[in-house]
Amino acid sequence: MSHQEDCIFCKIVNKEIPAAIIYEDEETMAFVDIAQVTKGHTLLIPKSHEENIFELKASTAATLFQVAPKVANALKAAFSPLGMNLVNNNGKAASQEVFHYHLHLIPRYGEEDGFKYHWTNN
Ligand code: D5M
Repeated sequence: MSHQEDCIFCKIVNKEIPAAIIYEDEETMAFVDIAQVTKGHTLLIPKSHEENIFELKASTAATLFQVAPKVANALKAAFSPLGMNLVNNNGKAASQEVFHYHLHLIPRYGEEDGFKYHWTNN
């Protein structure tokens, strides 16, 4: 499984730095985003270091999206959101900050949750 020394998410995968891990299997991991934009904001990642959608293997994408509904439903059960955004930023110009592929799962609670897409210019 590919790993990159200076990657913060690889360090989380290897338990070198702590994270609030809410799901883990052999190939994927989900943990709470350190800068939550709404209650329950979670990141789902492949353990393998693939930078973004331009590098992501089809098999990794398939694995990740097998897990995504499970994590989404766990968050739905835990937090009772009204909806959920799945967001994925690819490349610096698209506001990607961590260059290890990740899906944001962002529970939505209606207008009052105050969340705006921080990666847009709005
Ligand atoms: O978003 C990268 C996201 O990664 C951003 O929402 C913060 C989150 N982040 C960064 N470091 C950590 C750690 N250590 N734990 C949990 N979450 C973290 P992007 O889509 O790349 O803009």
